[in-house]
Amino acid sequence: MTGAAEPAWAALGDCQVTAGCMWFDNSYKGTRKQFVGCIDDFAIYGADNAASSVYNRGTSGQNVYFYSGKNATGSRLILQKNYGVRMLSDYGWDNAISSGYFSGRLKDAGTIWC
Ligand SMILES: [Ca+2]
Repeated sequence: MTGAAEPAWAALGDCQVTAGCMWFDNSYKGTRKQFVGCIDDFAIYGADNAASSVYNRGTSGQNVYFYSGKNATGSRLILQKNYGVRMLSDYGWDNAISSGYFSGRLKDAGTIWC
């Protein structure tokens, strides 16, 4: 799947500007995890296969890439800047994300830098 989703309208105030964010529930609710740069394995943050909604609040203009496997493996979900997915289940991605990267950091996948 590429592109995706809908511009968000709602209050995303708990998602830090510059970050990629994920919530355990639909509609940007529930437990939130966020990252700037890259995360090879969300399990380390207690967030593996848990996200039900996501948002790219980055300010660099970079896409966010989420993967179904750790270390940027498996299927890929791409989010442009200022885009989110309110219900990942709509795309078959509910509770399926295991790693995440801003596009400029994809080259660091699987290294100590992520
Ligand atoms: Ca969930």
